[in-house]
Amino acid sequence: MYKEDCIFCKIAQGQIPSTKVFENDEILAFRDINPKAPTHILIIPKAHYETLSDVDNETLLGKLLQAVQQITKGLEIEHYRTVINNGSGAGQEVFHMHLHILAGRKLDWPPG
Ligand code: DGP
Repeated sequence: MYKEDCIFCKIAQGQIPSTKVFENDEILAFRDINPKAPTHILIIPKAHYETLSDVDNETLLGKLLQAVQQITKGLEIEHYRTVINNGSGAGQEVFHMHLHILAGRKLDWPPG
């Protein structure tokens, strides 16, 4: 379930501190350490999956999007962008699957 040398597994287990905004048995959300917008939240499954392409649990995939809804409603964020970088060529740097929530500034479209 957890991977020894994975930074987000360590955050999920509480071994590395994070600013949590949501947590249940399967999912944790916390503030990004290097925010790209005034609000920048990461949502991770606690179980280790390297990329979105590796997540073989469709129930969990739905729960991750429900967490986006719950967090944004709770923070009264109406306009936001959800991003999943899948693979290094798409900008993924941490290989523990995660969703970004970005909000609080004008977000360009199409993205760079
Ligand atoms: P990505 O490029 O999609 O893999 O995004 C990884 C994000 O993770 C990046 O925006 C910075 C963030 N991040 C990396 N290490 C840590 C950490 O130790 N704590 C927190 N809160 N965020 C981290």
